[in-house]
Amino acid sequence: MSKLKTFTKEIKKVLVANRGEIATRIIRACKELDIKTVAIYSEADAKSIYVKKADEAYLIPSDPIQAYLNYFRIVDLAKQTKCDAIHPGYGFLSENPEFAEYCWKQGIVFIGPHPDHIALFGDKMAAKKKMRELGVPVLPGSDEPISDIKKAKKIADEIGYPVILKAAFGGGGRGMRIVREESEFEDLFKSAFNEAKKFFGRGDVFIEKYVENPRHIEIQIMADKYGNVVHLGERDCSIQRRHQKVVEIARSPTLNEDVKRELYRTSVKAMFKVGYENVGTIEYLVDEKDNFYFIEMNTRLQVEHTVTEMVTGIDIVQQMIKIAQGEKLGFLQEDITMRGYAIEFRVNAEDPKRNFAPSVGAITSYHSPGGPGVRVDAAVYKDYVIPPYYDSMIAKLSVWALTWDQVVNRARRALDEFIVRGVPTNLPLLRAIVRDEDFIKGKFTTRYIEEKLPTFNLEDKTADLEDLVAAIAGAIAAYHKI
Ligand code: MV4
Repeated sequence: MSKLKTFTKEIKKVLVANRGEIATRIIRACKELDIKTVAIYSEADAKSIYVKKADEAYLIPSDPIQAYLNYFRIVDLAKQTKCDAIHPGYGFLSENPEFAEYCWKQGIVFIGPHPDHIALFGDKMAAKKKMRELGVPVLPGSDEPISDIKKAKKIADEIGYPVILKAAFGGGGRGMRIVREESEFEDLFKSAFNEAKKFFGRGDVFIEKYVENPRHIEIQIMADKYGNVVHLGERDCSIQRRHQKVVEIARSPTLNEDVKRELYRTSVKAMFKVGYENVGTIEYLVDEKDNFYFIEMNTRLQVEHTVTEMVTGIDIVQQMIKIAQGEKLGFLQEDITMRGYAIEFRVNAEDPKRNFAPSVGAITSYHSPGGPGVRVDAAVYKDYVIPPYYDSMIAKLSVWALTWDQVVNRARRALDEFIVRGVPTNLPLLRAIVRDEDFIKGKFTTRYIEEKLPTFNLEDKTADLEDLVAAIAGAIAAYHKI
């Protein structure tokens, strides 16, 4: 542990070190707390909507990605504009312990956990070791990065095939390989190592027992500076494509109640014991026999926090700010009630009919759904031009209802209302999911998309309808010589 001392101060102005929908989300939280906001933007984001929503906004003249990563420049700007704190959002600098430490050293509150905790959980092997010591179940595997192939094969042999190789400093499935038999081990290890080295600068790879067809369940945690730790329940994030989450659900409609209770108890206890502070998410794999295993911890606000907000009524971003300025959690675990079910759909500018190739260009028509139990966190508007530099998520649609059946019906209705024209989106995929009988029954694992995709009809029917409406409107206008 480093000797870095953090501090508290009243937060009156926040620099938002991010872009897109999450920048808007943070600005909204600040406004409701009467906190001023400073946005930063790249040249490519000059016309992004969050830039207009902030009280002040500053161009970072750099390349499109680097603008959000140059932390000396960003902290400098925070000081110049008299901000008390920086909120990092997700991605970019959010899990960079050097950045968090630099903020504190420059007198700026980092709205997030202590840099030591970011560093600890950023090292997946160290995180696993720590969690095992705290009594959290983990999968058998190697305690050291693989350096000697012979020793590694011996470990794989002991735990039994299939095994999975994972990058110790990785993420997003990069540097990950499933090894089904010893003959493949060496080649797969080498490719995992090279990929990890290329993407993360460190080639450290470790071994773990592979779980076939798991569910991905994560527990949202919240902790203040005084040792009060609570959980906000679980999310089922099994529905992913190429390690990108597509649909996230709170609460799990099918997970056994005893297993849930055990996950909550284990997670809260572990976070109390490590002295964790602010919000975090503990990810588990749950196997077909309902055994659960810790895999990693995210020390940031997550994209899918919206569904937890909907079932608990707690504003997670406001809580992050309150915790950072030294407030005590104003409630106990028993004051938190989880009510109903919520589903988040990530609307991505990508073409499901062209292997999900990213779409760029102008949105020519945009209408977002509304009505009871519907929340939209969007980054776009009509005539917005999607730049090619960033990830493809343009909006999150989150729906809530009292029962699982009701929330699925509401999701179907809300997805059908959503109109995005000009660029292909994954809306046809999302609409197919909410009509799938296994999804409706709450039956899904991490293999869901790969299994279902070939059976889905991904024609954009609403686009056809829109074209028809436009054609008729045009014909009428022509007839009346408008
Ligand atoms: C696993 C696994 C099976 N066994 N680890 C994928 C991303 C990273 N967070 C961990 N991942 C997995 N780790 C063991 N020991 C299967 C996956 C996995 C997965 C996990 C969650 C959601 C989707 C997934 C898709 C493929 C593989």
